[in-house]
Amino acid sequence: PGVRPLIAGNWKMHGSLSEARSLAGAVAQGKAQGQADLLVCPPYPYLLPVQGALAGSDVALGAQDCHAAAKGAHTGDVSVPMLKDCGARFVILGHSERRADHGESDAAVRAKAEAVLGEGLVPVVCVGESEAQRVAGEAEAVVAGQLAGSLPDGFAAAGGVVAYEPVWAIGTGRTPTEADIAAMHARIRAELVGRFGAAGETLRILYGGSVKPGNAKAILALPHVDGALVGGASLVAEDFLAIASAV
Ligand code: G2H
Repeated sequence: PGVRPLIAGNWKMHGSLSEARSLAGAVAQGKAQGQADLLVCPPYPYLLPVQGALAGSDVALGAQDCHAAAKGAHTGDVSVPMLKDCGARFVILGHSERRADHGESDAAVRAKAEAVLGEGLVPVVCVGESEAQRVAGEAEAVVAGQLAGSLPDGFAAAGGVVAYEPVWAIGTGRTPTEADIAAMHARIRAELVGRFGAAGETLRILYGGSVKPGNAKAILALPHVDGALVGGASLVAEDFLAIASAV
């Protein structure tokens, strides 16, 4: 109750510069007053042009990752102060694709989240079980462990966001049952309240994994689902806006 939903677009490694500009422009233009909060997270090189395309709108800008250090000899990496300079207010962290492609551990995600908090930005920390873990009945324990290891102590005070993304539902068109989503979000809420007390009641818990206009309404209506982290469907402005309208 009282939690304002967040619909976040994770563009991943898609699109050209001109596509990024026009997608951001269409989202900014199409956002209805009073709708859910909207966030778009383009690839690094498009942060600044997307910031320009969003100017004057209340669509927020975010990045898909960061380095834990503010500066230094880290070839190819990008720091949180740099992201902030480019207008980012949110940073997605620990997405399963980064955990898989780059071996990111819970401890690494936590260090990055601390860096994000240190600059006054908001971390969007992703958690989720693999198919084998779900089949083995370990899904809730796995996610609870990821939360314990990935969330820094200042997470709740900064209004941090958790995104639950079952790995087997990402980009596959498969989604868990509504009962499974509701059960996991209730467990995540309990973990947040257990760790952070009353502040954990109002933190946003997003669902991610094959959210589309056709399934958004049912998913977003579930208890403790406070928004969505949208991949594929965030690349088409009308689909992303339709998901935002389903809140
Ligand atoms: C899950 C999601 C966005 P998709 O990764 O982070 O992607 O909606 O394509 O499953």
